Amino acid sequence: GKEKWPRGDESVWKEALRSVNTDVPSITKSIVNHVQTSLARQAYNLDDLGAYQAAALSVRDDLILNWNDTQIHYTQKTPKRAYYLSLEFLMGRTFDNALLNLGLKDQYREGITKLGFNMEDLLEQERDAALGNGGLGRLAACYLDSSASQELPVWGYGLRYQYGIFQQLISPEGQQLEQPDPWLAGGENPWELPRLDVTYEVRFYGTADRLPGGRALWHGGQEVLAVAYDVMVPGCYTKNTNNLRLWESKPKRGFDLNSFNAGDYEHAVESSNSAAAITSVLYPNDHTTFGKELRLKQQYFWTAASLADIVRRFKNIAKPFSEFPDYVAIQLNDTHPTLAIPELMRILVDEEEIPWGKAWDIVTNTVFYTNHTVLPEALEKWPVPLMEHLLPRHMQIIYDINLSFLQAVEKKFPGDRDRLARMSLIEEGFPKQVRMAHLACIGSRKVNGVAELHSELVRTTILKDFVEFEGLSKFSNVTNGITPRRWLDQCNPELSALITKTLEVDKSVWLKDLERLKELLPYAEDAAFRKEWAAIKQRNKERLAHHVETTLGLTVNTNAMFDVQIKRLHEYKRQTLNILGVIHRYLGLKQMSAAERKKVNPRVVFFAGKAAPGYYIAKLTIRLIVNAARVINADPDTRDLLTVYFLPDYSVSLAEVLIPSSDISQHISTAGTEASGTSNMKFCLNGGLLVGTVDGANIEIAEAVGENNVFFFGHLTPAVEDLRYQHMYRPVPVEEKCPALANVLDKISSGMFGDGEVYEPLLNTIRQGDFYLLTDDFDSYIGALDMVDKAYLDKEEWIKKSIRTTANMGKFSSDRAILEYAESFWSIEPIKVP
Ligand code: 4GP
Repeated sequence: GKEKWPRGDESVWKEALRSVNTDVPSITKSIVNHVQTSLARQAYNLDDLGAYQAAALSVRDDLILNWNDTQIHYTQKTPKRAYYLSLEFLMGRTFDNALLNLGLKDQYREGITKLGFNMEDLLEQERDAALGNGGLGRLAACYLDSSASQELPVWGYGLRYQYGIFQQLISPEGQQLEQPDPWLAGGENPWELPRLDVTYEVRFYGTADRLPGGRALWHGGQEVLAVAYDVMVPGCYTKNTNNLRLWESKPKRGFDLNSFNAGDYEHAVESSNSAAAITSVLYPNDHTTFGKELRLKQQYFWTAASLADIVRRFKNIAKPFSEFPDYVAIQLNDTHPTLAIPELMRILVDEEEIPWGKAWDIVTNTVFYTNHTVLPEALEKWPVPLMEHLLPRHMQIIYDINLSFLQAVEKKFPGDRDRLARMSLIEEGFPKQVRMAHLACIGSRKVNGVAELHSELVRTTILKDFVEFEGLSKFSNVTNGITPRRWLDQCNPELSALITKTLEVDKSVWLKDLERLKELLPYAEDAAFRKEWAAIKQRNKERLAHHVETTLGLTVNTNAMFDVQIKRLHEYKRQTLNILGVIHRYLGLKQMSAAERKKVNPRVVFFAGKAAPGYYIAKLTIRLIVNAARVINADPDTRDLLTVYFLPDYSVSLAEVLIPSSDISQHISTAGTEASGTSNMKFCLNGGLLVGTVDGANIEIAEAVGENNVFFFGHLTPAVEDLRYQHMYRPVPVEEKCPALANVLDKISSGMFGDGEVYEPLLNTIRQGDFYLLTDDFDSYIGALDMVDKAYLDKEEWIKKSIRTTANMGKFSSDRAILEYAESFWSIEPIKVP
């Protein structure tokens, strides 16, 4: 007979069920309970860390309730789901974000205050989850927030690295030093649920024997276990709480007992060591590929576990595999998860015994690929011998895909051998290499870039041949976005409150429909509103100054204009141009009379960002910034007018303090190199004005906020190739081409900022070749900064620009972006959890 459900006395169950705590007494009770039980601490003897942990566990309980209801609801309704595969999720802190999205921050603040603690101090106790390098990883985090907030059935899949991006220290000489980031070392991470019951076996190496009918048997080699950890992703003012599933590698068997008994301890733990190593550390490079076996292992381990999980979930709904694309969309965040394509083929053909052609149809209707950079050094390629060794079956599949693909190309373009060579999945050479972008492209339903210009460059450069072969409609654009929850409501609470008050709607309304910011436009003409607006900016500057004071012991002039450039250190992003411009400004100030100086508006320039540990030139740029700052900040002639800070160990949390404080921010990549940029959006959303090149999303920001509200400079993308050609074949010495810049370079060489020799390799990149066109753009860059100075003189007009900028940033919400993916790519729909 049917079991009665619930068991026992239903009224006892109902009485005992817990729901989300929303009143202050329940919240304090829950916090104190966690102190006594989960933390096993004495209730009256608690420090900030303990109080944070207890409060976090209390919020975690609420998240679990919502998360559970969400997963049950999705399972019952069986909607089509999308899966976002990303090797990086740069989540930052969770506590504040969770409180705001749950709408419980005020209640928690009150409870925490009543218990004798300070909310801001507790927030500072949390370590950032820094499982990413930069833009690509932070975008993934914004998309998770938007998916949950827009009630879309989207899961993330990634790796649970033991060590995230390294911590950056700066030596007294100005050298970047890297230290490991053991972010989990503080004990339990309250924001994840270990799912020791959700595990898969993943095979490496071994042999692949072809069987009749196109199938193969892959056997032998090494097997490791993938264990799931689920990170709860709350939506904004909704019960929907999505899942980010991160895999950890474990040895399949603890260790080899035979070797252990025979006294061979080294051998006994060998397999356990190598299995655990797979998810031990995030590779700290962006925009470069390394060709390291461990990296390829990470990629396969993660895609294999994720696909096994996705296929198992699909099988639970008992539909034929031909309907797989009606229930599943898989988004590849760059080419890192491209192995999902041959892996899904392997599952369908070898395990599910689906004919090759049908399997390929399923794959190419399920998978979508986003490209994040056209820099050639970032295009992933893997040596064929390594692939054959590590993934013999996948290499066979790739060859088979390539064969039928090239046959089709030959049919469309008969006799065009160059084209076949260009398009092949395999690049000839020693060794041969697999071109992952080509595989991702032909295995996907849609391919997109991340801003209009970048998508156009994808179509006309790296994937031109594929557009000619497959037609334009497969190649589109989704301009990036940022979550206004973290990047306005959380990081700039006063501005958020002013907007809510002014728009006269509930905060969640405009936060989830950011175009509503347009309603602020008329207030640019309202003097009282402008005053409030400016006062908030000023307090944000003071908050940053306080942060710099307490962390670095330095005093910041909060009456100055705040000028910020924060992002990964890279030659194409041209932090070097910025610091050379700063030095130029310094030299100019030195030449001025005291009377002239009086007219100058003071400026504080902030830099922050990490360089890849092996990126010598980028590290030299840091060194130059640090040493120039030391000299400039110490000069009594100028220090009231110009100071420079390099803030070490850039992170999501540091960005949250810097971004709301900026008057201007710099996004000054060589035209055509920055795919989109996303911090540009964050600054503008917070009313900072943009100084930038005509590149990436800067272009669309200018379209949205009006060109008169941004400061553009520099050559345009179509000119770049010609200029580079001239540098190569008709070089003009810097002294001739750009005397102002030559003067700056000479000062550096002659030792103004310490031993000039040290900087020669960096300066030579400009003097010889100048691939990133600093000599071409320097004068117009300085011109743009002069325009900034002029514009800043008219304070009221400046504030109007600031208001208009924020008001016109609605397009750049990641809600808009994720809804574009949902509608035009994935065909998924919102599904509200009741
Ligand atoms: C970055 C791009 O450089 C940046 O322009 C873009 O905004 C971001 O992706 C998100 O789309 N690319 C990477 C990378 O971080 O490693 O390729």
